[in-house]
Amino acid sequence: MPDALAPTSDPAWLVRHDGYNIVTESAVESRLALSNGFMGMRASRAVSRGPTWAGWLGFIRWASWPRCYIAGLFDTPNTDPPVPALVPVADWSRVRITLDGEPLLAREGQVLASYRTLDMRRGVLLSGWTHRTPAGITVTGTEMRVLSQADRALGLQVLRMSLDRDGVDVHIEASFSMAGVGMEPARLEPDLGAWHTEGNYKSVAMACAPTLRIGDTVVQPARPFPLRWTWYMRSQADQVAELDRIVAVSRGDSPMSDPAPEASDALSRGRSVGWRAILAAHEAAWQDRWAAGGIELDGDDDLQRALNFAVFHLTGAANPDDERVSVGARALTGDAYFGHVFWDTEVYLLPFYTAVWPEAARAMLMYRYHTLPGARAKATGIGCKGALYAWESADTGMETTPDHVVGPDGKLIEVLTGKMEQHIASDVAYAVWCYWRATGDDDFFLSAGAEIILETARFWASRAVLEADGRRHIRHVIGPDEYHEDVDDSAFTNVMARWNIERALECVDRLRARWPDQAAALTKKLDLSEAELADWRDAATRIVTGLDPATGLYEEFEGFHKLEYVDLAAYADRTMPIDVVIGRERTQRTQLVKQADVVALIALLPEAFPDGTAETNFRHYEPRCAHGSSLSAGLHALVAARLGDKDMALRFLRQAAKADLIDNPATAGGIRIAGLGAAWQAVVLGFAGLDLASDIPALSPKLPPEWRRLAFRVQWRGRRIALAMNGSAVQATLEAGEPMPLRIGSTVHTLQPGATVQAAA
Ligand code: IFM
Repeated sequence: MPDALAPTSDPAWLVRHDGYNIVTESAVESRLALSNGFMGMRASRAVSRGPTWAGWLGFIRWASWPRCYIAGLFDTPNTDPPVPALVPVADWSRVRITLDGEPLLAREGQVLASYRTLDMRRGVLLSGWTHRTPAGITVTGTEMRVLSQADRALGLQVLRMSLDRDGVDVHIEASFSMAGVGMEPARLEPDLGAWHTEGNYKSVAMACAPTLRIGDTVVQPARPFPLRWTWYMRSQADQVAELDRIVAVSRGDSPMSDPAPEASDALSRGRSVGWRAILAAHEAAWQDRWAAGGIELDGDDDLQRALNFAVFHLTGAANPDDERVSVGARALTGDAYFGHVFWDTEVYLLPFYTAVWPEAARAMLMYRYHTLPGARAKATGIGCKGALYAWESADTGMETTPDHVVGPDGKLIEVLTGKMEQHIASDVAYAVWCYWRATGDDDFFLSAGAEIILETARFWASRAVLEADGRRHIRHVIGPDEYHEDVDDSAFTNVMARWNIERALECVDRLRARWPDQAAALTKKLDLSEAELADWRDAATRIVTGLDPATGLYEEFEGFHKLEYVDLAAYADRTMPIDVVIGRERTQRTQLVKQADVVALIALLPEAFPDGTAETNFRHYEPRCAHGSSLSAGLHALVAARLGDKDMALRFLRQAAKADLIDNPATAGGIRIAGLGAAWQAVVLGFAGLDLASDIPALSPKLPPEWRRLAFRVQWRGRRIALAMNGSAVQATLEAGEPMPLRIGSTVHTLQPGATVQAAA
């Protein structure tokens, strides 16, 4: 039987980090973080950390940021401005070791070797170290950490250690550190703790059962306090002590709920089967997820590993069983953006989940349905109708964007995105529509999706105001290009708004044709009159789009073309974002674009760019983009791949997929999952040219010559399809479900269950 604590041999599945470096440590902990969509845990070292209570001490600080998170566990700390943030929960991975009365501390003695390896195939974090203490004792250890994909309430740690000599007094302590950082203890028992948040009385319970064995002998711990186990022993050279710790966690969402019984039940489940069975079930669950969502790429090992990394974090971020949470901008891997949910989820992540894990996509869209009241309140608050989603959303759906932050120069900067970045409304509608078209989940459409599309369309129709020129304008917004604030008629915003209204009108038609009773019930519930529908039609025809019919070029917003042109090539060697290099005010006066904006529109709505105008717009805006956000490169890769510019697409794809694999301080606050989602899109929707939103799904590959084979699976309306392709041919196999059409290039084929269609690419 393979050693559970040894990594897989294939490097394509491994992300390894050796040593410890104060400068990069926090980013490494994000990169190698584990998550199962319910719990998240950064990859901080379990042993020899020493005290970590100091958060910030000027220029002397702990680089390590040990944190565990629970999805949806938000409270509002006493920050200025006060915004809800994910509350860190007790870190159950910590192990303290004392040798002859001296604590083992990484900063003392000599760490002869240390590594952390993410084994992505198995979904485990493996660590190892050899440490010589100031007293000359050599300690060797390995550790495995797991957040179960099979049973999301369960976490597991297995730690083995040995000494190079006899006769040392060894003291091993397994504890729950950081408990109490953001939560008040409500109940502390020997094997169970429960805490509640201070402000809103959400709660978490954690139950734990550790066992320490030497050979077949179980060593009994001392139990000085709740949730603390201490084992004393006298060493024998090379004798291995093995600690396994099973942890069960549950969340309570209201002051009335007691999460403790659920945590106790989960612990009993875990204990009854033991850690090896927990691990086996977890690995089997990951195997299923890799089969459903993995990408196989022959011809570029480095990119294959980066794509595995993307799919690993995308998979870990989701929880199909919880409709009350969605994926934050850094998932459950770091504190940046406080765990808030942005448009990142709908535009950058949902295409992945919709195609390979529709149950997870549905749960995230239901989160938007449950937070509709917050979106309605935001629209009403600015004098509009319908629903405008929060630019940053936490648990309730109310706007949580801070209204100011402190800039690098110590001055307050007003943050306008929460008020002005309103395209989030149509981004959510877009994801709903794409999910419904790709899955055929009519139940979701009828019970939630249609209402989201109608309410967001209603917002836009009330927001697009008729002016003297006979056009409807949407003024005072921020588009995806956040370098330019308070602009009028952003092309992305307005074209997406028009699309949102058009789809809402189509929803009404479809509802009336197929489900007249539900159509009547929904229009009654929303008090939607014929007059209002007529106004929507009017809005859709009159909204300003910024399109110049003569050239096919969209103007990013009114007046953009008149701004100063800056040649980015002159700044090619910069190491800082362009707005830092030339200053915020000057950036605002230029045509420099922060991230895919009109280019994002080409990615989302290719039909808005007929007759070669996708190329016209891409060639115009790509050189103006400074890629000041991790969201940018992936969508540029997607559009370049669709246009057949393989070299440029590959360059952007590598940039997107590897952004958190290379040393980058921005990763310290958590992995930037939107960029990873965009990398997946660039491969599947870009290079492979997949389109699942139509009644006839389509594939039109344009692969780089060095890719010998690209293969992945997707789901479409209850079917599972395996697709494999190279530069000249495509193979499509319908693995499950009814016969279906598939367009490959310009030919429509019929896939039969179990059969493979071969076609020219
Ligand atoms: O949503 C993004 C935004 O588009 C650019 N800044 C970061 C946000 C969170 O990822």
